[in-house]
Amino acid sequence: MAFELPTLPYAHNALEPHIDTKTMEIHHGKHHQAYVTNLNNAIAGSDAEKLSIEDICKNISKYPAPVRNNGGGHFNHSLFWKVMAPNAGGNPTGDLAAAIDSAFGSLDTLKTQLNTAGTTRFGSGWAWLIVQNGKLAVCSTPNQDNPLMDIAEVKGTPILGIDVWEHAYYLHYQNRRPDYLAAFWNVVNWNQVAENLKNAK
Ligand code: MN3
Repeated sequence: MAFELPTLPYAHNALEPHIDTKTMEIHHGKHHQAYVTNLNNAIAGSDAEKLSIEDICKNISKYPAPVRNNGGGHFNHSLFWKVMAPNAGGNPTGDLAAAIDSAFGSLDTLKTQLNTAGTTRFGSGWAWLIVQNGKLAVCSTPNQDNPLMDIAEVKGTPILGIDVWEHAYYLHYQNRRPDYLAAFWNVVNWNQVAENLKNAK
């Protein structure tokens, strides 16, 4: 079955003023849709049509570049929409809060590490919070790669991903990627990240 663009779980304007409406419309409706369309075209008639996007990512070295770029794009954005929400932000609780304290010492340290991972990723890519051998870790990837991929420098199960491509922030923040990253913490959906942590273990 062909992959499909997931419905955005909130309105395009729901993340204002942190993520602007126009960016959300283009990012979800044009960029993510293009990854889905191009992924479906790239795997048409191949065995990959029967696989989940996770299984495609885990074996990405077996596939040509269009599958890596667009399959990564589809997985990454599907996660990204869910780890943001209106009226979100604040502090994580429960097992997630404990796991963050255990791995990083504090939430602020985690945020600093993710902001640094995002700002130092040259060009386009993603900053990630991953589960690696049962523990949390921060890393980044170029382009539409992700830590599930067998070619990733740092491997793990992503539970939070932050898109640092210019298309994610340029209309509102222009060249100020650090300001976009700072604003992201006002819309981070810790409930979803906690759910992702539970599923990753
Ligand atoms: Mn994007």
